[in-house]
Amino acid sequence: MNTPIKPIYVTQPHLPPLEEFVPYLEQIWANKWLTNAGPFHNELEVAIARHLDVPHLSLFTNGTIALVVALQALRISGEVITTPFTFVATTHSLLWNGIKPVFVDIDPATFNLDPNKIEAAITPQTTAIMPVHCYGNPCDMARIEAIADRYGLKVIYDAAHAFGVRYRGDSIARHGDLTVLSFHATKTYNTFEGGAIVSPDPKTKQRIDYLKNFGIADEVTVVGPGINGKMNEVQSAFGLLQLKHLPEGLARRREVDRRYRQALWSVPGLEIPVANPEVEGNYSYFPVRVGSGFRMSRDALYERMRSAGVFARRYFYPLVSQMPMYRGLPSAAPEHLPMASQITQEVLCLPIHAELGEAEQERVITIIKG
Ligand code: T4K
Repeated sequence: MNTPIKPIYVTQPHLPPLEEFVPYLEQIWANKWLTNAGPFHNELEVAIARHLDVPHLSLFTNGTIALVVALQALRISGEVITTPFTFVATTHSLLWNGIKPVFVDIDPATFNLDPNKIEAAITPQTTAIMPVHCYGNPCDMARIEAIADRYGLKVIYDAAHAFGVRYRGDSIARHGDLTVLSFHATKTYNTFEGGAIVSPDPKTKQRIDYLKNFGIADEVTVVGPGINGKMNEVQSAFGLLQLKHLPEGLARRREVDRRYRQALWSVPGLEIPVANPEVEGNYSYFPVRVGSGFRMSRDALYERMRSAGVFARRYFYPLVSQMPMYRGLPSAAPEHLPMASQITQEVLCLPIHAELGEAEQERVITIIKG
């Protein structure tokens, strides 16, 4: 009888021992305080702010609602410059605010917005730039912020992939007018679903906290058209426990990253992103580019892997700019986005997570090497 092969996913959550979570649940049951700025929620806000070395942070039920609220909080309107090489949530958050996305091409070295191309996309309607730290690679923040300052634009970073990433020792979550994080199950740090907005000052945090709770200031006062974006006590308690286990999860991911680099650097036609020594990364993704010199196409490799139970993912294919709600925009034309259009055809994110064993990783490597 054939034993079914264990599937290998692009990512898997790193879960703490179940019994360690039980005392947290017992406390929630005893308090009967389930959501709305409960004690675990408030403790987690402080703990994550400390961990990320940021002044003010508001927890959210997920990263997408956090993006929508970040745009509301800064009253962004008109046009926003952003990347087509991202998950749909980035761009959808603009549409949900009635904002027109303007796509700018990416830098092939980082997969992030190319700062050389931003200025040409600025019009009198432009109010902000929304860059993404794709795969946890820091954007060229100095240049993006210099452009924003010159033209009076806001910068909201989508740091959904970049929890804990540092550049030259500095937490990248401290940058921009706001930075938005995701704690989804597939991320390096997860609270099942979850997210956060990092604010530079208490006044902005207060406005965001109102907006995530219907705009309620007190029992009889509603100060704005808020939404329900609150993180509940079970998510928050889990987040506290997860923070304790983060170092071991990161160490294991680092090891997976190291083994891929060692095994794959010389494979013809396969391009592995260069590790930047100035970046303290979080190893959330391991993207490779399958070029024309590889012995089969990216999609053929993807299918070969799937048939062997290895579920690598083509993040990000198709480009957001090719999706039906965006492809009519002038900035979505593929000839305007040559790098993103090429990379979306070549990229494959290999499985990387804390529980990926050496033998499983060897299965992935063997398929690639052929
Ligand atoms: N901005 C950016 C740049 C983002 O990448 C994201 C989310 C956001 C904003 C929005 O943040 P959130 O609102 O999600 O907090 C996944 C995630 O759902 C999404 O959070 C993430 N980016 C995106 C890049 O990846 P899918 O559709 O690929 O997920 P799915 O269900 O196919 O899962 C991928 C693999 O993970 C599965 O094959 C198996 C594994 N998995 C997944 C889940 C949910 C598990 O092992 N356990 C699980 O519980 O979007």
